[in-house]
Amino acid sequence: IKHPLKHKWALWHLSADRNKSWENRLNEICAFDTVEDFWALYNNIRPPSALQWSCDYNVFREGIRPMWEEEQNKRGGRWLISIDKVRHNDLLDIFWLEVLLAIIGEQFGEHGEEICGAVANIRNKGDKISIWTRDASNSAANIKIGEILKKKLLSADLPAHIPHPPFDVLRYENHDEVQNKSGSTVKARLTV
Ligand code: M7G
Repeated sequence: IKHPLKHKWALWHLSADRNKSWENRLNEICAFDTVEDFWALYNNIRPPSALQWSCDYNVFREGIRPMWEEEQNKRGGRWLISIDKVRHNDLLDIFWLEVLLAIIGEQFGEHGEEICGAVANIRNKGDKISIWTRDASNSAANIKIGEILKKKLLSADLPAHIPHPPFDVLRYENHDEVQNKSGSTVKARLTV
């Protein structure tokens, strides 16, 4: 028998297709709700570092589409891990797997219920990994999630040449502010 996950999750891919709207670039690949099915999927797809620039991977709870407009995301925000441009080959895949295992493995305890999913943005200007939570105003839960996330990332097994710590701070941003950003920076609502 397979080992069940607490929730069912779906993997989505955002293609790099310039001729399509953002929504049409987004496709659900497949869903999984056991440990074995997760690894079968993970081992059969390219790691994020092997995707084209401007693609995304999203792993979201089944039933929640990985977009701001979704009911469960509308009032939410994200914990953002900004990966330095020069660390594309060193950190992106390691951190992505770390984040996936943490969310599907329910490493956030009771606060896990606040988590909608995780996103990897593969970007030439610097990759981003984020955990999306459903209520940006629930600072108590969000700060706990951020602290656990940071601890996980800092304890990940990294190549010896990576300086420590491997990132600056983690920032929590509100989706509505990311969506309506005028400049290039969005105010951090929380930091860890
Ligand atoms: P991004 O991919 O989150 O970051 O957003 P990037 O600037 O590093 O590439 C890029 C653009 O994709 C946004 O300005 C939107 O046009 C579109 N986009 C991204 N997201 C997450 C959404 C979304 O949830 N809904 C819609 N409608 N567009 C989005």
